[in-house]
Amino acid sequence: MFCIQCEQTIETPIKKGCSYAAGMCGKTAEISDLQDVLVYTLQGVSYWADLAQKFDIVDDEINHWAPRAFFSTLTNVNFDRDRILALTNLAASYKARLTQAVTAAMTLAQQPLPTLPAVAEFELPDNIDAILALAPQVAVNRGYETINEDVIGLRLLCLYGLKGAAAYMEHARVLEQTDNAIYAQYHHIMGWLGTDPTDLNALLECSMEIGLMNYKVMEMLDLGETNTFGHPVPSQVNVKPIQGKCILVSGHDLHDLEKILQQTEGKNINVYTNGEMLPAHSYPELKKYPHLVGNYGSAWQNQQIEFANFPGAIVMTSNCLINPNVGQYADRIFTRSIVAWPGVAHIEGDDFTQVIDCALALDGFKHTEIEHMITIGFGRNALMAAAPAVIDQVKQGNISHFFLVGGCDGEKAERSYFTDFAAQVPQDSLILTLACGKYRFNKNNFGDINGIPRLLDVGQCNDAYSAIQLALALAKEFDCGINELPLTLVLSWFEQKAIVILLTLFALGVKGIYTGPTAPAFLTDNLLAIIAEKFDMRSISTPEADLKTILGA
Ligand code: FSO
Ligand code: SF4
Repeated sequence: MFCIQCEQTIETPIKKGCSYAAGMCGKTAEISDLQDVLVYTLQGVSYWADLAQKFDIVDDEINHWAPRAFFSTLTNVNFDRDRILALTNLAASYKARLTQAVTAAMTLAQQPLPTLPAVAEFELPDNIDAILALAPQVAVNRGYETINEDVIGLRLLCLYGLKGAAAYMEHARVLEQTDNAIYAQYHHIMGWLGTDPTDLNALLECSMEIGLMNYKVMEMLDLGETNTFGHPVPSQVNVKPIQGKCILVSGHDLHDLEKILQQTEGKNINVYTNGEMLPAHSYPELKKYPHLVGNYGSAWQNQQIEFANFPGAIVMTSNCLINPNVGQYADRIFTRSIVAWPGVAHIEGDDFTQVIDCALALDGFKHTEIEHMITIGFGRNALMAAAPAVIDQVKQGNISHFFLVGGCDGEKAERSYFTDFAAQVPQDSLILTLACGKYRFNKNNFGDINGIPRLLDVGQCNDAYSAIQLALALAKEFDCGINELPLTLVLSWFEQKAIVILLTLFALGVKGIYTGPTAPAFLTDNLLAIIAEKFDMRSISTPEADLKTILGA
């Protein structure tokens, strides 16, 4: 196996990347190898889908399915060998379908087939042993023995960035937002990456193209969420348990939460959000359910303790899932969509009866704890509504700086930086936050500036789109570029969704972003130097030193 896609990858002075019997996330070598073959087969699908576009052949079924299958290889999503294998077999059959359609169209047009790259001609063996034997030659770092390591690093930046975008495409599709132009772009990039490009400039340009494409994907997802559930409104959420039977819903998929809320109505079951599901409490069409009672727990890396202590059923709608056997709750956690763990019940379709029955059979919380309310719900519309008051406070000199402190959380001890940073920013500054990194400080009281809360929770990682809209509005009002605003982004990265958001910000020209706690291991020192120079990207040091630099004190 070889996998280097997330922050927790194994990194020793002599070797980088998870490459032994299992990754740090618990992904076995077998699953990792199967995922590599799946990704390579998907690159073949995209190669043919891209060729097909030239003959106006558009296969909606394949378009809708391909990013979803790619999403299954994202960190902490799918650990189930049978499911990965099934996706790979389906990919091979879709590839054959496209090959046939393109070949027929070319024959009709009397055009010869172009010289085909290996990825287009790859034949998936019909048994698992033969599939696994092929893994080294299709691995994501294939050719590393002879190819310049910067080339491999940029290929991985593009592949992992595209994987993050594919995840958001799937979240948008679930909410009925699809766009053939975006699918065409996705296939073009995915197919091209399958041909093992070696040109550093072309790869760098590709990473920017992925960033811009993802901006459109996040816009599409924002539309899907706000069309379906209304615009988030500032809302108070209780983060303490209430007595009674309970279901915990984690991950990013608001559609699943809605179905669970509908099906638990009148059943005396309290529904809680976990992790990236927290913003649900601010969407009118979700917050209207009185049995959506609160948020429980914190970020994904704490789930083995928090889920173990949750006395009800748990639903994992998307990343990040970790081994449920450790906390002994594998018999009361359920996976959805592309998420899977061997032996854990998987809910197909929209019927959550199994989850409800499980919750009813469990004790639930015995006591109600003293409530602790936090404020969330500063999505795009709420931020725009607050913008005139914010601008007014800036003009009066009461707000001097904006910080966006967020991103993915993780286990590393250095991540206390983000808690300390948020605590140390000057009192006359506002902090916007998003994604699961917010749990480092979102239960602290930051007070307000003349009625404007100092901590503004924008939402999930994909709601970076809303934060960008606020920055654009402020830049317009103050007649300057985004980089001239008194705005600093301090982002924590963990996995591929964060990678693509960073690419989006770079592609939009946002400079001077602080990132940490460590740099992605797939980027070489040379690539990091190029990125630092081109985008003025900085590594976090200490909150004191960084604040001094940022504020010029
Ligand atoms: Fe966190 Fe996991 Fe949203 Fe990520 S739950 S780490 S960026 O997958 O998705 O913030
Ligand atoms: Fe290692 Fe991360 Fe890959 Fe898991 S996803 S195998 S931890 S690099």
